[in-house]
Amino acid sequence: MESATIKIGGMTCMGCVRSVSNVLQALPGVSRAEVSLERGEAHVEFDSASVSTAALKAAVEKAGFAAP
Ligand SMILES: [Cu+2]
Repeated sequence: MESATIKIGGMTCMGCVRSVSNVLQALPGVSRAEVSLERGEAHVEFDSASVSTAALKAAVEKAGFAAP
């Protein structure tokens, strides 16, 4: 199991936090996603055999947020 902290831009409320967290948790290989509105980031635990940090970021961007 691997973990990564991803910076996320564009979150303004708890609804955004929920969206990002749902999008991340829906990805195969993701076991945990903790999203913080104050810090503007997500801490994700995932299986690197199933998903990459690039794929995590791509999913966040597809949902309408920025993941530089
Ligand atoms: Cu929002």
